[in-house]
Amino acid sequence: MLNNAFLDIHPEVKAALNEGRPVVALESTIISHGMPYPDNVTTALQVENTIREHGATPATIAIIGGRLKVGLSEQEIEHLGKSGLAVTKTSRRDLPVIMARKLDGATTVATTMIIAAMAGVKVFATGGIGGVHRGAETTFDISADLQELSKTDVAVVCAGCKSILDIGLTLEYLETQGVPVLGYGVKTMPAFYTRDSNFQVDHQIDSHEDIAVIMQTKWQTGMQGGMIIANPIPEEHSMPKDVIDKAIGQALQELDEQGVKGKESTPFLLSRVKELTGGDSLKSNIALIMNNAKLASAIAVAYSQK
Ligand code: PSU
Ligand code: MN
Repeated sequence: MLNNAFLDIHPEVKAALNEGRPVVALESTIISHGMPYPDNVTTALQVENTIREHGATPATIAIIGGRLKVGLSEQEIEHLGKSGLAVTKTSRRDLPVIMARKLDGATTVATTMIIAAMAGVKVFATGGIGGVHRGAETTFDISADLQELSKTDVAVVCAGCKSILDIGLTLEYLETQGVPVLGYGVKTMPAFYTRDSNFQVDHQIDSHEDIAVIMQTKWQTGMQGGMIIANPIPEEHSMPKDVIDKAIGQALQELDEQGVKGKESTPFLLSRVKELTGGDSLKSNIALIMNNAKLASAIAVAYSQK
C-alpha cells in the first residue's frame, strides 16, 4: 500500500517498512487534545525516542494540509502541540472533509489505525482508547475507536480505558464487535491510572512473543480487525483509586452541568481530571505512555521476525 496517493510516509519510516523492520504508530489527538503544551510536545518526542531505543521506528500519524502523514518532523509535532485544541480532532467521520479541505487534523485512535493500516503498520501505542461513555444508553455516545478495532488490522497497545467511560459496557461492545482484549500479565481490564478494574479481560497473555503469534494467527486466517493489548500502568506510577475516582466523579458532574456533548466530551473530561488532581494525573499519563511504547516496540520486533 506504499503507493497510496494520499500518504506521505517519512523517509525513516519508509526505509523501515521496505526492509521489514519494526514500526510503531503513534496518534496525535493525544498531543493536541490529550495534554497541555509544552508537556505534550516533550512527551511526543520522548515516546519516539523510547521506541527507537527499543529497536523500532516511530511513526507519529497526523493530517497536515490534508495529507496523511506517517511519521512527523519535530516541527510538525511542535505545530500540533502548540496549536492544541485549534487543530481539528479527526475521527473516521471527519477524515474526508479534513483531507478535501487540505486542513490539519489530529488523529484519534480510529483514524490513526486507518492511516497506519494504509501504510502497512501493524502495531500502535497510545495511552487510552475511547469507549462507551457512562450514560450511553441514553446519549448513544460510543467512540468510533471501538468499531474501528473491529475492522482495521492494527494491534493497539493501551493502558486500558479511563473510568470516565463505562468499562463494563466498553468490554461488552468490544465482545459484540469481535475484538480480542488481551491483558498483558493481568486478568482484569486496567483502568488507565490504576492497574485494575472489576472487569475481566478475555485472555491474560504474559509475553510479547505470544502476542505477536496471536496477531499473526488472526491475520493469516484473513479475519479482519485489530485487537487491544491492555498494559497496566507500572505500580510506582499508578494513582490512589479514591483520588482518581473523586476527580472523575466531579469532572462527570461538571460535564453534565455544562451540557458538554459529543466529540468535546473526552477532551473536557481529560483536562478537568488533570486539573483536579493537580498535575499528578499528567505524570501518570506520561509514565504509562512510555510503558506502552516499550511493550509496543517489543511486540513489533517479535512480529517483524515472524
Ligand atoms: N482517552 C485518553 N486519552 C486520549 C483519548 C482518549 O485517555 O487522548 C483520545 C484518543 O485520541 C481517542 C479519542 O481515540 O480521545 C476518543 O475520542 P472520542 O471518545 O470522541 O471518540
Ligand atoms: Mn463520542
